[in-house]
Amino acid sequence: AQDCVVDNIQVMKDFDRYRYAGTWYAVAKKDPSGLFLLDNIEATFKIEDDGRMTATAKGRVIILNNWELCAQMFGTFEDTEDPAKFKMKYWGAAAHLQNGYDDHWVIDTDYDNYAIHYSCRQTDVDGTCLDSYSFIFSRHPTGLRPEDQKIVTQKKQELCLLGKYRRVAHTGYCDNSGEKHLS
Ligand code: FEN
Repeated sequence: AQDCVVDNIQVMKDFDRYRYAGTWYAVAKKDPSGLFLLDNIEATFKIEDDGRMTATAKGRVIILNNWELCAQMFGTFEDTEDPAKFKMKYWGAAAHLQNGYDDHWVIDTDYDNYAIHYSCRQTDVDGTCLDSYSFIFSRHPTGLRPEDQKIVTQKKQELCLLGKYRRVAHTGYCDNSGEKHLS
């Protein structure tokens, strides 16, 4: 599927949410249009007793006039017919943060080192994506292992997003507390 048609994007086969659970550090991201998380982004996925997936995420944001804070976000996931494709309802702990309802697709993961996430918010008439975001996650805040980098590059290409990612810095900004960081 190199035609960039969203419906043709291959996702993780036999996706196992239990192995996906736990903490992931965003090491690179492709931003959507509009408001988003800046850096220091990490996500923790959990499987509830009823089998449903939930997540918390945090990341640095700058609101209004240079108010910097660590945004605490929550997500609940709805299953679809494909085990690697979810619908995610998300919201922020603070009222000024935007909420929404996005696709959450797991494109590829080895569960222990890397995961590639993709979300298309709006498709064009030809089936390609007009507004997407994507995270490259690592289990290690230091980044991807060299052996995972070529897999990730290949998948970025399949998502038609090669060259559109930016590295996500981890400076420890969100490591203590959640919200409340003033600068
Ligand atoms: C994901 C996986 C784990 C759970 C969740 C994820 C998605 C998080 C999203 C965050 C959006 C943040 C926004 C911030 C914002 C995929 C990591 C939940 C989609 C929208 C501002 C900035 C400036 C301002 C107001 C708000 O609202 N930022 O003035």
